[in-house]
Amino acid sequence: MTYLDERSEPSSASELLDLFYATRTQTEKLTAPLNDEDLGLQSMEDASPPKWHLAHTTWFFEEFILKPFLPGYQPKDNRFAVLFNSYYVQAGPRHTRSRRGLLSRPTVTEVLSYRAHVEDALRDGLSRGGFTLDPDRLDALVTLGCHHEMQHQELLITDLLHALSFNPLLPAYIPSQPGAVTAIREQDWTLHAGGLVEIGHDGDGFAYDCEGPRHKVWLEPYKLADRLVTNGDWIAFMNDGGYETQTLWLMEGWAVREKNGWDSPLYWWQQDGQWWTYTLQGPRPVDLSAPVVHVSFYEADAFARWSGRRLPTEAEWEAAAEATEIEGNFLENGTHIPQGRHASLWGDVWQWTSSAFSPYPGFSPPDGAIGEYNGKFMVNQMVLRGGSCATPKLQMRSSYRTFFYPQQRWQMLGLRLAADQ
Ligand code: AVJ
Ligand code: FE
Repeated sequence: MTYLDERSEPSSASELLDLFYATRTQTEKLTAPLNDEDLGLQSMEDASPPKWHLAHTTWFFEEFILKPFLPGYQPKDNRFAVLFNSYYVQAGPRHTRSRRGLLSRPTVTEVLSYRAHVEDALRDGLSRGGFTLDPDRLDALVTLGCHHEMQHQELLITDLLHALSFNPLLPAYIPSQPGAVTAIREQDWTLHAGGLVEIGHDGDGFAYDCEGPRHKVWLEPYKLADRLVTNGDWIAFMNDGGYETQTLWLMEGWAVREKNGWDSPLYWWQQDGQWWTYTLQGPRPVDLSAPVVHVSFYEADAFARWSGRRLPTEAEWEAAAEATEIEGNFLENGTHIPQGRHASLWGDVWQWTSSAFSPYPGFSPPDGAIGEYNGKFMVNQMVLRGGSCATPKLQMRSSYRTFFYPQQRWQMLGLRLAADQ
């Protein structure tokens, strides 16, 4: 069941408000270590300033719930509709994405009072039963708004890392914690019989539209690595000329590598014969036992070929993960860096798959602007699975599909190998 399905189970009003306030508070907690200058930084078109994330997640509740369904709702400022609409064509005009960092007005204080304005209206509307839509649909929309904001918590963290990385002071967002004590562990394999399996959301609890319908998939027997690819593995690839060996690369990947001069993951540099990396805990020597992060699909694919293995398909990953406990290094741990201390299939870094982000059989997005949420992005992007140290744990499900373009690196992106049996 997806977020606009009438059959989804409504939660009680107080449960819904708990989720709402927990989500809103967590977002503001993430921005607490930042000053007003940090809050306005935008380093590239793909990334947004923290202040914009604070406002856009608020706009989402206003645009999709308060304006259409709460009679008498007065927007705080009608001009915010344009400034904080991200990509919803059916919701009207939008401020240019690459210029979000030029919005010195509204100020941080004004954005925070916009947040409070929308929160008060939502709470008030819920408590007096003032909304004009069915309670279960209202519930589904508020829940979607909360999950949307959780997605933006992750983007806020990764966008911040990108923005701060351009400052030669290499600022630490949070104090540095001791490095991982994990021993370097050989990669082992778990065997999976494959056969006729089902993947996709099964209708219990929240999911995005693109996670369904649940459907059958045929899998040949396969095996999955029991750990993520580590920095140590990656350095072996680099030392073996992985970045210089064209035959390991997809043609398009090689062209992107050439154009950008890639010779290591994003945020890496060499100093005194050692690899260093910039993290939200400041600069650190690359930890050989930690999962590699900030590699593109093209790099992950070349690494897999160099290893004599391959990336898993999203169906292989989901079939293996479905029955396992969601346990791993997620946003709530507060480390903001991958560590590789968990033996599970989950967390630390998103895992590139060889699957294109395409509609499942029978998929159709909901009508209206909300249908633009995922469906219109179903071309030229690859699916990643498993969540990362920047993903709120509450976001994770075995059916969860995130997606990025194959050349993107600034998210917490890594890989786990697969192979045929
Ligand atoms: C699923 C992470 C690719 O970054 O646009 C945020 C998440 N969707 N607001 C994105 C999202 C709408 C989405 N990703
Ligand atoms: Fe968004």
